[in-house]
Amino acid sequence: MEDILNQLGIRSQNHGTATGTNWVESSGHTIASFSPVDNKQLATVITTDEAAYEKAITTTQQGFLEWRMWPSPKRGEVVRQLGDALREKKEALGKLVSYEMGKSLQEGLGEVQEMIDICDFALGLSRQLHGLTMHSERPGHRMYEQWHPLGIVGIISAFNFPVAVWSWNAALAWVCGDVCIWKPSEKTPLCALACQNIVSEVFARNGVPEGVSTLVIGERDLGERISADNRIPLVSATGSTRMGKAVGAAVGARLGRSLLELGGNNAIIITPDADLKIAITACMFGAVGTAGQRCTTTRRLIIHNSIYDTFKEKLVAAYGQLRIGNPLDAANHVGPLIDTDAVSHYLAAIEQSKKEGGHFIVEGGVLEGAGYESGCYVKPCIAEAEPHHSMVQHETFAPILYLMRYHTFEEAIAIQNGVPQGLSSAIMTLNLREAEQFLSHAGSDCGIANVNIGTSGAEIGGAFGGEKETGGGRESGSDAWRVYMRRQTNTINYSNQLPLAQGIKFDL
Ligand code: UN1
Repeated sequence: MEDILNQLGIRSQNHGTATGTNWVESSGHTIASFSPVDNKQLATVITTDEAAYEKAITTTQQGFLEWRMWPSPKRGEVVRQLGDALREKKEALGKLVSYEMGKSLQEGLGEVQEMIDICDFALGLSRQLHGLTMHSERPGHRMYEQWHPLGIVGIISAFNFPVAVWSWNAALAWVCGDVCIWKPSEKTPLCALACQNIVSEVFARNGVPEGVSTLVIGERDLGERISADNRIPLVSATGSTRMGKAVGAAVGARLGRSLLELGGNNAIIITPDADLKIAITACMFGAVGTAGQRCTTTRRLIIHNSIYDTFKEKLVAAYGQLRIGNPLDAANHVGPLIDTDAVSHYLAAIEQSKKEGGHFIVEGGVLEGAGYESGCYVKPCIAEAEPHHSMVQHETFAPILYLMRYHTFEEAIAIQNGVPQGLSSAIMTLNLREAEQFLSHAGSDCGIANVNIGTSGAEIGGAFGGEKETGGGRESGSDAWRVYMRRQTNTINYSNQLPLAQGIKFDL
């Protein structure tokens, strides 16, 4: 791993505050990054203290004044070059993501691929930030709207997608003319440092001002500082619903804008008309991929009574095939949880589920012995449960899958929608009527609704996010860019009169 860290410009001790090429001195405390793979310490990083934050914000504000005047396609060209730099560093960055976060190498590389894809998307977008024109009710008048950059975008990201989610926000924000201040999860600071190094090199080569890409490192209090800072018009936060409620409240209190991408409690409905082969693979990847630590992880299966036993048997057999271990070894399907706190939450959820009547048909537990010394490797498990159980209603960031039975289609939809979260959902069916009903206004209430695909692994081209306690924000594709800009309506009078709107006369 040392050569990978070297390639990515990470030393054993690192500054954590940067405004581009420049690092800002800070007397903040030091945090160490440990890999959940083998519990080895990778490096240390100095957190951002108040003075360093103030310095960084001032540079970021100044950076905006210059950056907003660059033509958007020129900004897009810089982001295109960032995509190329990521192509070159894909292997190294993918490995670091896998090692620092614990997801499989394939998924680590997949995450870097998402970054490359969003850079391509942002490049195209840089020529398509269009507004509408409308006809004025007044003669000799023209009306149109334009989209202007907002300013500083605060990005608070989570450990589970330590690089991709930041890039969805940053790549779009940059072509929109905004500048970014990024607070990554304190659990994956090295992934952020690696990204900062890649960006700063591309930016320096292109003469991008300091402050367009600012990095700060810290814990919850730093997130609170960003949320309360009225110099930051938009805060985009990804993480738990608890965190999102705090960010949303703080940003809302100053009438700022927030983009929240929070917890999911994603279900797949398995109907009698499902292609069971597709369904099994989709459920498996959805439930155990990233060790159940995606916000899009499949946490609930709602299975029709007539195929319940058959499907359950197939699923249990498939769980028996899972290989759990070092995520850098391509033979393994499931890596570790992020840390031992996450393991405690997993164990507590299993206990609680059992108390509520959850019946485990694939038992969970912490793995011990050779290769599992970090204490972060757990067994993906399956429980038969009732929709109302508190653990079924709750997002536990771990590979625990709940099975439920349904009899009528309406009942399946009611169970699917009957949780506080609303991120991703799916139906497995070859029945056109059921598929369309699932997608209709009376169907899934989630931000993402899929047919014959699982709940996770969304493409960057669509808007990503969900409803209810998921927070309502949309990131990445489609027209998600609009939240990073301010809309301005312009009316121009080219006549020699001043007719007032609504027919009002005001003669002097
Ligand atoms: C997240 O877990 O916060 O759809 C993001 C997916 C990924 C993104 C997940 N493209 O599973």
